[in-house]
Parts: sequence; C-alpha cells; structure tokens
Amino acid sequence: MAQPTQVTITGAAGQVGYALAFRAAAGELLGPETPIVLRLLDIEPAMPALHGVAMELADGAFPLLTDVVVTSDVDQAFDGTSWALLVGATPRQQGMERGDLLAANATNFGPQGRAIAARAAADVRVLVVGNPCNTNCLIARAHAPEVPDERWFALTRLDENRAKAALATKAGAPVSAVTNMAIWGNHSATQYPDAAHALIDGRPVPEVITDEAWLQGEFITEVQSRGAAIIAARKLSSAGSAAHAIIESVRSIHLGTPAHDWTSLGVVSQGEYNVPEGLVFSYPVRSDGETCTVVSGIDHAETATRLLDATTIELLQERSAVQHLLPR
Ligand code: NAX
Repeated sequence: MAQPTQVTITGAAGQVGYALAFRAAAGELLGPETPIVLRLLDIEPAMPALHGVAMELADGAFPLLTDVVVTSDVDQAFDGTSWALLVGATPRQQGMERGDLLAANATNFGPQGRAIAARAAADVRVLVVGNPCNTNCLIARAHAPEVPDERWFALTRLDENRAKAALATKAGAPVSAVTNMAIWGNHSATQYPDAAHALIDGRPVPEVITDEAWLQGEFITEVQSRGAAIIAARKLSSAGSAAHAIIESVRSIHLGTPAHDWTSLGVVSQGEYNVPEGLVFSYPVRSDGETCTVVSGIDHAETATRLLDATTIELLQERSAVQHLLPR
C-alpha cells in the first residue's frame, strides 16, 4: 500500500468537520487508492467530543484510514500535512460586529498559518472554509510567506453548486447539464453568481432561460442568501452540502477540472480582472492537477462590473479591518 497522505481537518468536532471526516475516511477526498491519516484539530473544550468522533471513525473500520490524530495543538495538527482543511472558526456571537469576528479569527488563523509554514509537507494545499473564509485565508496566508500563493484556497464551491441547482430547476434541466458556473468575489451576500457565462447543455444560460428579470434579480439574491435560508429552516448552518463542496473542491484541485469546464475557488489575486493583488477573491479556476489558473478573457456587462466592484470593496474593507493583525 502507498504511504498515507496526511489530511488535517480543523474544527473537526463541529458539524461540517463531522460530515467531512467520514467521507474523507471512505476515500472520497483523495480516491480509493490513497490511504490517509486524519489529523483532527479542535479547541480544548471540544476534546471529549472530538475523541467521540475518532471512536466513530474507528467503528467505521475504513480500510484507507490508517490513523487518526486528535489534538488541540496546531503544530501537531499540521505536522506533515498535505491537505489543510481549515473548517474551524469562531462563530459570530450575539452583539458581535463583523470587525469583532474578523479580529477574533485573525487570532486563530495567524497561528494556524504559522504552524502550516513550519510543519506542513512541502506540497501542502490549504482550503479555508471557516467564515469569513476569504479573509481568514488571507490572514493565514500572510502568516505563512514560505507557502506560495498558489497553494491557498477559500471555499466558494457551495455557492457554485447552489447556483447550478437553481439554474437547473428554473430550466427544467438536470443539474449535470449546468457547467461553467462561476462565483466571483467574497463568500458573502456580495458575491456575484455569474449566470451570463454559465452553460446548460453547452448553450449560454441567457439563451435557455429567457426570463432576464429572474436571472438579474431573484437568481442572484437566492444564491447570495441561500446560507441564511438554510439556517432559517434547519436552525443550523449548511453542513452536508458544505462537506460535499469541500470534497469536490479538493478533487478539482488535485484531479483537475474537465477541459471545457471550470470550478469556483477563492484564490490569492495576482491582479486578475483588476482585483487588487493579495485579496483572496473567488474566480472561475481551471486545474490540470498540478497548477490552478484563473480563467482569463471573460467580459462582463456593466451591471456585472458593478457587482464585482461591490464585492471587491467589501473584501478591501475586511482586509483593512484586520490590517493591524497582519505581519508587516
Ligand atoms: P460548528 O460551530 O458546528 O463547528 C465549528 C468547530 O470549530 C467547533 O467544533 C469549534 O470548537 C471549532 N473551532 C473554533 N475555533 C477553533 C480554532 N481556533 N481551532 C480549531 N477549531 C476551532 O460550525 P460548522 O457548522 O461546522 O461550520 C464551520 C465553519 O464553516 C463556520 O465558520 C461556518 O461559517 C463555515 N462555513 C463556510 C461555508 C463556506 O461555503 N465557505 C459553508 C459551510 C459553513 O457554514
């Protein structure tokens, strides 16, 4: 059997981590040929629950799961890791402003970034899920200058999947017919779900769905606010769909995207589409299994440009709010 790949899941006692750990153990993350060690991190008060997760993983008798490490120590969590899935984050509490949340997370993601730089494998790739995931990724990345830009990602695949499902329902088409669905910008209510460049059975969405008012209005707000709708219905935020989106993102990065398609990922901007360098911005991305590249040459209509500006401004404001916590 091949050497196991080390996979770290932070916040592994939480609901997304719980859903993700079992699917990773079953081989869905890295495939049926790749044995893994799961390195599960959570905070000290969550250790009893995390040990319970490890007990259940043992009870799964997963052939590909060669070991489980349970820890509240960041260095141990990232030791030798090739995939750092940063799910854990301080949740927004009552009375907390967005700035407070950003500051609280800056104190978590800075040390995690440093531990990744110090302890992870040379091929480490980092996918940040804990919210606000774009700026948390920026913070961790800033604390790990040794780890190149192209190894950092923030999760927007769940937004992409939500958009695909909405388009398929509206068109009366199977969801598998929807491709090239890009989410631009922040994983927040300012994101721009771009139906203009998406395809249904290879045809531009605006040709298939001629209800332009819906495409410009309800579709966008439904995708932007879907997370809140799930919370209202479940009294808990998305977990199963989030774990699935994490798995699909990792698979897109390391197996590659189909030639005709792309996936949405927050990546460290190199200035593409006039987004300031260094912001973690969601773009349509293609991967060949080694390198991820932002899809170039997409033209946006004026209304789309305004939405792109709004989400860029929000990300700039988030960066300003944590600027004093970033290393110089
Ligand atoms: P839970 O509250 O169920 O779990 C979070 C876990 O993280 C807890 O076990 C907590 O103890 C742990 N934690 C907190 N601070 C930590 C730290 N410094 N180090 C390690 N662990 C820490 O939340 P859950 O529903 O699992 O969601 C996890 C995060 O994902 C949240 O920030 C949530 O907002 C975010 N999400 C992001 C999504 C995305 O598309 N980017 C979608 C799913 C999810 O809502």
